[in-house]
Amino acid sequence: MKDFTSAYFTMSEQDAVDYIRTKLDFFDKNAELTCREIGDGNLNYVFRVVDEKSGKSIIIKQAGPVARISDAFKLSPDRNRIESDILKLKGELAPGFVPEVYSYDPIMNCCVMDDLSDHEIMRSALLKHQKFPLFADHISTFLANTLLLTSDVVLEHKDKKDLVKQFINPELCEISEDLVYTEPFYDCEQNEVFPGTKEFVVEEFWNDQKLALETAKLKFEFMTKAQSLIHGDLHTGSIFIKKDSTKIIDPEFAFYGPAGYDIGNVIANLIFAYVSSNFVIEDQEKKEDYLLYLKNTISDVVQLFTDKFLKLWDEKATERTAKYPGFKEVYLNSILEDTAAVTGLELSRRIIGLAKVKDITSITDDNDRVLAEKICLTAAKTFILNRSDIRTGNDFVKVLLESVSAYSESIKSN
Ligand code: SR1
Ligand code: MG
Repeated sequence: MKDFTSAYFTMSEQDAVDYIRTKLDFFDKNAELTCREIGDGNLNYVFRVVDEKSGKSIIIKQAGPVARISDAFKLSPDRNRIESDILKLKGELAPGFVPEVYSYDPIMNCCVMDDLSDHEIMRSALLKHQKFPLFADHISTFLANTLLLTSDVVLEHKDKKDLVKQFINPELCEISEDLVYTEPFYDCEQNEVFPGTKEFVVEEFWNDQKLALETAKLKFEFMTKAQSLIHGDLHTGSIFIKKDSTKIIDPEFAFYGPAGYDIGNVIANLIFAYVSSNFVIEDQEKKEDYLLYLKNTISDVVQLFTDKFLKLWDEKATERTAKYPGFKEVYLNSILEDTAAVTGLELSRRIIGLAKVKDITSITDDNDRVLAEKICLTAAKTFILNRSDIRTGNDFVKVLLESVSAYSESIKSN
């Protein structure tokens, strides 16, 4: 058995079994442990250890010194500390919405947590056109609690600044600064544009100086607006779901940033599911029903967040000036403006940039994929450029529907 106490190494499946036996009193002595590495994200290794006798299981998540997706991304494995601390903190702020973390190991850069295999990754479930009627309620509670309760509105300001210090996350922030805010908006070598979409991207994105200027403003907001302790990568691949439960995972990109970043990521990834379903579901009635569900979910996320945020503000605000009449509406407006902008940025970067989403890459017909990408990019531009006019759930849905309508003739004739 290898030594887990002196120096880091990337674990094999057998190492993960030995690790759990040595480090944690979780399984019986006579447990028959097996392990599979099940990670499918861009950065880390995820080991699922199961006792074949009892069916009990647990997850070990290990961060390596480089990203799984490419050795070019050298990353501090300290992200694993950030992830376990954030999960614990967010579990206190929004009970029931994150997995329980049992241990964190700063030598092996891994943490041990609940196995959520009775849930499914939300992106995969949406790709199978499953519905989760409680999702909007769950995610809006998670967002309102975690974003407001970590802000200066509620926290004593020195305590908040301690958290800013504790969760400074320069390397992972740099990935988002590059991949989300910079590379999609110029002809960067690292971009991966689908050939049929290239001409559109050149004309509508890389040659658009107005758009470039707006993304510069937004990038500087991301780097300087220490508003809330955000998850930092809240796409549907960071959500485990089943009918009656929603669990948020993978907060390794967390830091103090603009609150709208998390909400915008959720909305953009629901839009990917919508656009994908529009092309992939063949049965017309089923398609209409599923699109209606997604449309309502997008709108509900925004509206429920708004209602819960304002209510929580009244209950929890401690900062004197935050209670001045009109201020909470001003503050919320700015979050919703950031939400619209980030919706547009996330839509752009997943189409133009390096890190794709399966919703779009799994569209097998090339013409359909190009149309789907153009719809997402058209919506993206509107979200970024018109962000100061987008405030309600209906406003978000309207941008999506208008972008789909702009291609309805091409879709019919395809
Ligand atoms: C190099 S990491 C690429 C992307 O994967 C993560 O999930 C984040 O979304 C990041 O931007
Ligand atoms: Mg992730």
